[in-house]
Amino acid sequence: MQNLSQVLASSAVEDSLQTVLIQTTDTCVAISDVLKQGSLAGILGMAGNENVQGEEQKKLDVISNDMLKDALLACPEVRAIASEEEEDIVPANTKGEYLIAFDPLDGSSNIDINAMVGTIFSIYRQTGDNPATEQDFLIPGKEQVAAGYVLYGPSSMLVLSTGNGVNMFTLDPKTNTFLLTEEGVTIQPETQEFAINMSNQRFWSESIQNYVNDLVKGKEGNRNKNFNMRWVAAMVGDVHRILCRGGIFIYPWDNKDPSKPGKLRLMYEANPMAMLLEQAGGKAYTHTDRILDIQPNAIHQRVAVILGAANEVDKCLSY
Ligand code: FBP
Repeated sequence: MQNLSQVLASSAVEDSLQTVLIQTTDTCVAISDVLKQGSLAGILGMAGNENVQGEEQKKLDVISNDMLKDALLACPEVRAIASEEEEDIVPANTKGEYLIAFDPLDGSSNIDINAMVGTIFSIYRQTGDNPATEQDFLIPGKEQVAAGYVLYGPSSMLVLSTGNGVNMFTLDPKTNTFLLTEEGVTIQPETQEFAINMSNQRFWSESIQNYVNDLVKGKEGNRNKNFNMRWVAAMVGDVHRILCRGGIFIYPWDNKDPSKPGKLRLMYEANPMAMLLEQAGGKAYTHTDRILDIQPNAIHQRVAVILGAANEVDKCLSY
């Protein structure tokens, strides 16, 4: 079985990008180790709490962020990082060629129940003579040179695209290396499984309400087939299921909180997942636009997300 370094070395991926990917994924291996210790590491509290020794506890998303930040800022190839846990971008090396946006621990509320979480990352190539600014990050997702996530579940898995399909790797706990376990992942265009947080139903637009009502009516409705529903409550887990066995995932625009019409973030959730989905033959849209075409206006911008099986995404958009 080939490991990640061998797969990257045998592909057309530039050496400098290989270095950034290895640095990122090695740090995810270290995050996976911390997560595995759970309560034993004394890190499950809220940030600002004290543990029994009277030391300040850090939330795991803060710890994961610090680990990735330290590792990437030390990497000469990295020009700057943007993270869900950092208000502003953090410039690294002016001569570096890569910008990396990441969500260090997606679905972090799942930590409390020992359920799936993950790290999502998005990489752009961008050079300049001055330290990077937020403006440098505002590049449409179609310009990503690599995107992926590491899922921390019963096994830890890396799912990666460098623009030439999607590969899945499984972390070998004996050697702490990612081994290629599925090459050229593809998503079937049809599905009978959907993922949406139904508790927000009353806040959705009429069209999303109508679409989901038709899914729920199953064979008795005009879709003429039954649908199953799944909700991991961590996008990384829901997207992983779709890459493994198909489906559609929707986090729509809603009117629950007018200051926050969409929940998911464009730069380090929607864009990297959209690249993976499209590379696997699926689709990823907001209610109006292809996600990868969106011109970002801020690093923490939120978007509506409808992604998964191509025909089902089209069907949803047709409402
Ligand atoms: P965080 O960035 O706070 O982790 O939130 C993102 C997320 O966990 C997604 O991964 C997931 O799809 C969604 O929130 C679930 O949120 P909710 O259960 O509130 O609908």
